[in-house]
Amino acid sequence: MKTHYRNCNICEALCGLEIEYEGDKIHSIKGDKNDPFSRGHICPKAIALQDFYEDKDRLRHPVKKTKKGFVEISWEEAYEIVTTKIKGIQAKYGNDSVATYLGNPNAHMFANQIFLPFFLRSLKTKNRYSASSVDQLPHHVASKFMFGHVLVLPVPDIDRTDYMLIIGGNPLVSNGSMMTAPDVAKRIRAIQERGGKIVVVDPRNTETAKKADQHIFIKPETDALLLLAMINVLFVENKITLNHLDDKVEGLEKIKALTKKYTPEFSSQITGIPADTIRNLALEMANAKSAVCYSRMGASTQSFGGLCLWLTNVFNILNGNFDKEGGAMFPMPAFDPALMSSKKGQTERPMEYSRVRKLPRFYGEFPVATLADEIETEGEGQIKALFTIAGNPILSTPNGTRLEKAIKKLECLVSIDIYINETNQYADVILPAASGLEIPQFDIAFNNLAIRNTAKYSAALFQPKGNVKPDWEIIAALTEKIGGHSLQGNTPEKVLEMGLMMGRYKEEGLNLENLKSNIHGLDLGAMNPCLDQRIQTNNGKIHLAHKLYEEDLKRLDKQFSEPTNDFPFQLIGRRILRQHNTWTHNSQRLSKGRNDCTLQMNPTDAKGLNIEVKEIVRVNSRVGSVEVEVGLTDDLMIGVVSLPQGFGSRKATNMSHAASRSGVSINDLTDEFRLDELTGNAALNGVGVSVEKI
Ligand SMILES: Nc1nc2c(c(=O)[nH]1)N[C@H]1C(S)=C(S)[C@@H](COP(=O)(O)OP(=O)(O)OC[C@H]3O[C@@H](n4cnc5c(=O)[nH]c(N)nc54)[C@H](O)[C@@H]3O)O[C@H]1N2
Ligand SMILES: Nc1nc2c(c(=O)[nH]1)N[C@H]1C(S)=C(S)[C@@H](COP(=O)(O)OP(=O)(O)OC[C@H]3O[C@@H](n4cnc5c(=O)[nH]c(N)nc54)[C@H](O)[C@@H]3O)O[C@H]1N2
Ligand code: SF4
Ligand SMILES: [Mo]
Repeated sequence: MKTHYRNCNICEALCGLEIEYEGDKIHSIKGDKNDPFSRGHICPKAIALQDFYEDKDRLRHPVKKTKKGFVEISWEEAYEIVTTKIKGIQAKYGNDSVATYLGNPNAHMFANQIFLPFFLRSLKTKNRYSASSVDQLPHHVASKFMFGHVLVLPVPDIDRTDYMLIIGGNPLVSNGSMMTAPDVAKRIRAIQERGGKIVVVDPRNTETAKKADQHIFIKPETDALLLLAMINVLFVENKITLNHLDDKVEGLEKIKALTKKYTPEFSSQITGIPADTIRNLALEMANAKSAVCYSRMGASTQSFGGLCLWLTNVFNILNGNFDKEGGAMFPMPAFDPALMSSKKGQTERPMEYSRVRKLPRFYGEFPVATLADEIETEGEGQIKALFTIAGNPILSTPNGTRLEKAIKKLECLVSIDIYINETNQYADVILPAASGLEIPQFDIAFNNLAIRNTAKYSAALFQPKGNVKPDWEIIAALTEKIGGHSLQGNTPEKVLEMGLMMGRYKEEGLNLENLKSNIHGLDLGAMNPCLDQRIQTNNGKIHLAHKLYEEDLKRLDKQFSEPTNDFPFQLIGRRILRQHNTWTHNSQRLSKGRNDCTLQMNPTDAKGLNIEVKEIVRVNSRVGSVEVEVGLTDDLMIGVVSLPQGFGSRKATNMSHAASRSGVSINDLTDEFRLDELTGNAALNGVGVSVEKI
């Protein structure tokens, strides 16, 4: 029996694992007690890594579509078909006719992060999309405008804070996001144990809210008004504290002018939060020894996500809790992706907009909410072919039904995935990837979001099962065959080594070799104030008030002066503990137990409609309808209903255990025209729906 140590790469928490195995048989997967960051913690999903490794339903050979369904082919044939088709389409319709969609797991594989940029560049297409625009794009946009780089992202210093305000996040279920903090439940509890306070602002009394000191219901999509009022209070009550940032901040007077009218009384009418509650919250945070406001999915995937994430930073800065212990701080990762792609000193380029709906391009990507438009609308630049790489956009992006129809019309769909999913069921070719325990592990994305600086490297534990290849090898081959750009000689390890040499721990002797010998990972210490080292604005100062935000406040004002539409309820999403997005449902361990795909609603709302618990109802939105069982709970605010994300019919897939995890897709109700117009991020929360008895 041997023991292997690595991090779990399913979610953002980076828990250390201790895996006992013999040959290719796993005996146990446990938390690694010697991991300096996760200290032994894991969740049920880590144990499912064994299921994903062994899963007989996983794709184990390249396949091509035929009239009789998918048939297995060789890698040579697969590459040949893809290369011929894609080159032909680009020759006929131009480079932009080929699009890419990168899904969430790419963020969890460092080798993909290293090789994908080469592939994307080699395709020479503008049509890049990813799951970022149904997720955290507003965080990046705020960082770009305020700190000069999309990847210079502040995170809450939860291990030292005395006060944590959580807006639209449910870390007790999600295990934390844009905040890598293994065993987040314990860390949150520790805030309370040292006499601190947790407040959760959410339209649902969530698992996290139940453990908090205070839960405040908020009407969906009105968070920007709460934040504006909290900043207003700081000015009115003379609580602006900049400390060491005194000469590092630009635009303070502008913020004062912009927030003047948003008094707690004004915001109270729209948010539904009493004015005194808003005032107290701002003052308590201003008076606390340290405090931090942390905003996540509920704040970012809504119509004012851009404003919310900007105002969150502004509040933390003006409250004297930025780049300071216990506040919002910048991590200092060993491999710093912002340093590797530094934009410092470059003047801001003019904004670019998408072809059909003129939506903004950030980070080199267009919003995925407009992917269907770009496939359906004829003319130069129309998308004719699509690569989905570790993604399932038919289930994960707004108006999946329309996107499904559009995808069926493509001349070519190519997918790199470990399963046949609801999207790549329409692929011409699927290239099967090695995954989980079959690939080396280091982390680039989430160490850049971690509440403590650590680093760990582990080699692949097992040879890939079947005729599959690690993603990066497939990506490198496609880059060479389609783009004519050879990556020969570049291995992920080599690039990693180079990144570590460019990083800030080089002097302390951090390199790949000593990472390899520190099997439990290296602790590089708590976050330190490091604004000067990380900021990338042209003058090294924080830009508080970019003009695009000022403009967007007008949209906010307009929205809440208009009457509401025909759909009386507001739909929000929720996450499920034993499920990760759309793809973990074939794990036997995770698919056990009751199916949680229910429409949660408040009993008062149900009574008004004469609806009873467990009844099947129809939920309608502008874009479609679904039929689903009702669950009644006071946890939901009156007028708000909730469906989990990540479900689908599972019919397309050949998964034998997934039946018990099938359900309706929330994205058959979400609307591709509901966007945060500033960033282009999808407004997946707050969707107007009606609920009817069948
Ligand atoms: N309404 C609503 N919609 C949402 C959300 C919501 O809260 N509400 N959440 C949004 C968020 S935050 C996200 S991140 C997106 C996720 O959206 P996507 O990224 O589109 O969806 P995933 O379910 O993460 O799909 C991942 C795919 O990658 C495959 N995969 C897993 N491991 C590997 C691997 O190692 N290699 C390869 N090549 N493939 C692999 C899986 O089989 C699966 O098909 O969904 C978004 N959609
Ligand atoms: N178990 C599990 N863990 C996961 C995932 C998973 O699928 N399952 N997915 C992973 C991914 S990809 C991500 S991005 C993270 C997301 O991590 P989180 O952001 O922590 O997760 P969510 O559960 O989406 O939390 C969003 C919260 O916002 C609330 N909300 C909805 N609308 C509004 C609003 O208008 N205002 C406010 N204030 N709140 C609102 C919802 O009720 C919900 O509680 O989770 C990750 N972790
Ligand atoms: S919390 Fe996330 S990283 Fe930790 S074991 Fe669970 S899925 Fe893996
Ligand atoms: Mo996500």
